[in-house]
Amino acid sequence: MFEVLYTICLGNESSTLAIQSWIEPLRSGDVRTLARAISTVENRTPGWSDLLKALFPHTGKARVIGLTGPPGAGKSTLVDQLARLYRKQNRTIGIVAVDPTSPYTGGAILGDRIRMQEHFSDPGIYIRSMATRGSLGGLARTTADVTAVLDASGRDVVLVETVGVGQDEVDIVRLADITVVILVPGMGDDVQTIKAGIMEIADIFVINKSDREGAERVEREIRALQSLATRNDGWTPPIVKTVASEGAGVAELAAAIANYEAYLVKENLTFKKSVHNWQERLVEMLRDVMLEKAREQLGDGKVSRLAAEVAEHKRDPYSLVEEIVGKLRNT
Ligand SMILES: Nc1nc2c(ncn2[C@@H]2O[C@H](COP(=O)(O)OP(=O)(O)O)[C@@H](O)[C@H]2O)c(=O)[nH]1
Ligand SMILES: [Mg+2]
Repeated sequence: MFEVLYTICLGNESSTLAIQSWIEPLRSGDVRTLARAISTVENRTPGWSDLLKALFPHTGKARVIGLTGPPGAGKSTLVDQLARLYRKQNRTIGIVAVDPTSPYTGGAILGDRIRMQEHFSDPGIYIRSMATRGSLGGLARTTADVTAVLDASGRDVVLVETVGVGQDEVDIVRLADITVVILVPGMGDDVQTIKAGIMEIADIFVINKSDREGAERVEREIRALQSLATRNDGWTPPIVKTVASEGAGVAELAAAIANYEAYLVKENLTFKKSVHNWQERLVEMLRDVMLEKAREQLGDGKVSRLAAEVAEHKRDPYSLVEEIVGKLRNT
């Protein structure tokens, strides 16, 4: 009762107070607090931004590894294997799966129940599946924020799985220290189709399902594309062949990841990379906030009415945008 009154009286301030009380248990590894904190951030529940502000000083310590590639490539299987390997090294793991078909929900979608239960009983691995639709803060941003919570909670490694061959893959780079792109044999010309985005973001290539025919061909294709593009950090992404379902090549992948980490350190690139990532993310955050403010200013349905006026050529869109931005400046 007292708590209710307290909440009513203090409004927003109380959520700030409540959130302050989460920091310590979160930092000492309490999994329930971690789950609550992640939900708060994911659902944009009141206090979410205060939470992120309070956690920010504790972030930046986890190694964030993004794994991306087409559906069915074996990303979840590989993440699972990497998580096992890192656990053997006594590192704590957070997994963020931005893939609705990932077997991480505990739903045993791909017959992985036993394996996942193994993980669930190990507090050293925390798995969170992200809702991919209707994500309030935008998927890339929410994923980054959830990753930050895991980072602040003291996880040594955060593995982020994203599906898709489009913007998602490019967005993930902004939050990952290391990006692993997973390809499989038999993709045909797909390597060509996805090359534009992928060549730039892959720090390491994995050819999974190397037990299947065509792994060499995929490797040749990647090599051919690599010869066309040079990275400005001077790194040549290695190609690691894996059979994730059998655990083959996973140690080699972990070694490739460690090599790249060492390269970043040796070349003094860690900070530079971080600045670059934050530059992208800051612009994105600003864009979100400004857009939100513009929407508030315009009110419901106004955008579609204005769009109709432009379509009918009653107004020109250039002056219109200037007008809206001008009003924002005065608020
Ligand atoms: N043959 C073969 N199958 C694999 C391999 N890795 C994963 N799989 C299977 O491929 C399917 C899709 O794997 P999953 O990890 O869910 O792929 P995701 O959609 O990329 O996350 C599952 O049935 C896995 O057991 C592999 O190296 N070889
Ligand atoms: Mg998956």
